[in-house]
Amino acid sequence: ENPEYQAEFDAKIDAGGYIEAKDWMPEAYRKTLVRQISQHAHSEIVGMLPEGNWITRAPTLKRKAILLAKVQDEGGHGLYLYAAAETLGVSRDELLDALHTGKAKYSSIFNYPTLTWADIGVIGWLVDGAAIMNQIPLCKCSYGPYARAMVRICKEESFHQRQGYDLLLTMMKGTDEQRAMVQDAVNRWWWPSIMMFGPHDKDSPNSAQSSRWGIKRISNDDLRQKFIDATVEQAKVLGVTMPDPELKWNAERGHHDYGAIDWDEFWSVVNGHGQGNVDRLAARVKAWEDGAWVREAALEHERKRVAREHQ
Ligand code: FAQ
Repeated sequence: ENPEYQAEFDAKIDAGGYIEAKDWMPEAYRKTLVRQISQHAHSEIVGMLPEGNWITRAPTLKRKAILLAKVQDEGGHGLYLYAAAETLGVSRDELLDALHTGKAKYSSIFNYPTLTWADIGVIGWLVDGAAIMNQIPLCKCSYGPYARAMVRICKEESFHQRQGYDLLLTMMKGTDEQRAMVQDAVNRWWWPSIMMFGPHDKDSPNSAQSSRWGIKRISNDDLRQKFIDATVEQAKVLGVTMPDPELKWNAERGHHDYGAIDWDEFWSVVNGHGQGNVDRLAARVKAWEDGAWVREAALEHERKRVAREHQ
């Protein structure tokens, strides 16, 4: 606690300025950022798994090259985000340990299975679409290193969203069976996608403080509404319907109304009981353990280099 520094920090936040790594910041601000940035990083890394599952089965060379690039981008996003979290004085080992022991959260969406090739298109369209809607305002969040990382991430997410929509447009021009596959994937991914924005504002414990600190610029519900409004129009062009009979335009509000979200399902997935949680975590732990020799070799190489320097 330091009233003088606190006043300077508050003034910077109120003026819409950026807080940098070496600036004084309240401990709770630092903790909130470590929580959010590390969860975001874990989401990118775990998020490679559902799509990575289809790289060997992509239908054409072009689609395979696109999918490989997308999954590699996600790995890159995870790495920039871990680096942004490290500027807050936490180590990557600590962050990864929290993921591997099940203490850290990652986005609920990545615990759903990818059953058909249409799921790859729908992840691009809906999951990356929701991710962009949530991440554009983060490019203006008050913590400089996070905001700057988000600029490049958003550009890449935009390519991810477009490739998914393009994949689906191609399938919709195909056979009845392919069209049915797309509709089935939309039916399974729609609700989980709109859950990505988090609980309703009234049930979101972190929102008030994160908004006050300029970390959250637009609320969970407002982002969800923007996403729904944009996506309904894209669904019409594509020729699919959303699995929500209550989804309809409300001229008075100037937005689409939508049905009740199943929050029991959301919390069950967040708390580890979704279809994929056990497998996703096991895959990450295995990758970490299989990579142990690389870390050991790098450390040994560095030890020898330092020893040589001091000879
Ligand atoms: N899943 O009080 P709030 C991607 C938790 S996109 C799991 O509202 P907050 C790209 C929340 O952590 C996905 N947990 O929390 C990609 C909190 O628990 P805690 C990643 C969730 O932080 C695409 C509790 O519920 N994007 O990876 C979820 O103010 C395709 C109460 O919630 C980001 O992480 C959820 N969906 O707002 C990759 C964006 N929602 O931590 C591969 C950055 C909420 O207190 C393929 N994060 N919770 O124990 C954010 O913008 C915010 O953290 C929110 C949640 C909006 C997600």
